[in-house]
Amino acid sequence: MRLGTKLIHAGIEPDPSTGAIMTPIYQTSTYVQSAPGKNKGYEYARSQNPTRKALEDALAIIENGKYGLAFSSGVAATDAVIKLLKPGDEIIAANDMYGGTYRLFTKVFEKFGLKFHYVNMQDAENLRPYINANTKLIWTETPTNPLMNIVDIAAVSSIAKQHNILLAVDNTFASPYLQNPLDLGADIVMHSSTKYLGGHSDVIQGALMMNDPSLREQLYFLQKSCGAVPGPMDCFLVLRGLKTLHLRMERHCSNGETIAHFLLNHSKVQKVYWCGFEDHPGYVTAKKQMRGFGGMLSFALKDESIEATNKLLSGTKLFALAESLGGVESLINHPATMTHASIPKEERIKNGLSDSLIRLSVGLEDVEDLVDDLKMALES
Ligand code: P1T
Repeated sequence: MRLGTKLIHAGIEPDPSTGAIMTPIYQTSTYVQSAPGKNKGYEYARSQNPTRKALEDALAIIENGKYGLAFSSGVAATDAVIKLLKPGDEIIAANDMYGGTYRLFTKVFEKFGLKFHYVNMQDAENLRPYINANTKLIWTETPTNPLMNIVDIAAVSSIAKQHNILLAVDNTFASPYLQNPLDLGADIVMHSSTKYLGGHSDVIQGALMMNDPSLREQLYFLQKSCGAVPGPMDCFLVLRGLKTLHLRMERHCSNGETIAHFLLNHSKVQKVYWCGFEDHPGYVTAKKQMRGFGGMLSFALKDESIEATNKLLSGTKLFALAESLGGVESLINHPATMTHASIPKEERIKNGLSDSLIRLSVGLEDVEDLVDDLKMALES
């Protein structure tokens, strides 16, 4: 079955009691048992919920995995993966990634005795000096947030496998429409379902997909023991979002391409970070492992002053100044003070994330209107 068909049918069965074609929102906290332990597979809704199950089955299928687990946020999904580890274990993480992931690693998990190394993974060989007997996990994003760097998942996976290290890939920016990390050797795929999977900026949610049954058991144990589960209404919203992922992504990609070229050719723009340009350092890898380049891009103005950057950030009308991405509407964001504010300035600048960087999540509006909006803001 192809992706468009999977997105619409995966995990969905007509409701057994009524025939409802859409999975109902099972808004319940518990399930009645006919005798202790005698139940229909559902005991308590932190552990199981039929709306969540339909979503989790769909999540697995769309990432070509065997198992899916849904969490109350993307960060909660990441949190569960790190809880697979124990004090003394070491993690190699990408040096460019969502600021909230960095905050979780540095501010929450370091104090529990985990050691993180932040490495530029644009060349997988850069990992080798950081690998030792304690290395248990490699954590990466590709394309990265917000610099749009590309990591060669197959190359990183081959190094991880040589050393028996788990590889987790945050696939939020690409979505399963553009890239399937499990097919490229990743052990765990993570999503902030808040973004493209939900697609309508109306839900916070996260997901993990995997093939290994023992990994699934450990992560399910963490999901129910730590309790960061999404409610049934939110599961319904993501299930509904999934059904149009392929159509939305097609338009995100084409609008993203138009905006990337518009900015590249604008006299006030210094640099555009978009992995579809042939001279992007990750272009060849992106072509190999992705089916398109998506709707995310960043750029900097030639005038890198705070005044010019702020004027643009508050000068657009259609691009709303807001955190998040992947919804139907276009957003503009200032990573240094918004999504990546929790990364110390020195660290951020060292990794190429300057105060003048502006990030766009290109939405599904008519692209001519988006171009006009940016033109107006750039030229006013
Ligand atoms: O917000 P939440 O659903 O918890 O997801 C966290 C997360 C994880 N991974 C990536 C790549 C992300 O971009 C995010 C959330 N990012 C934003 C809110 C943002 O504007 O970048």
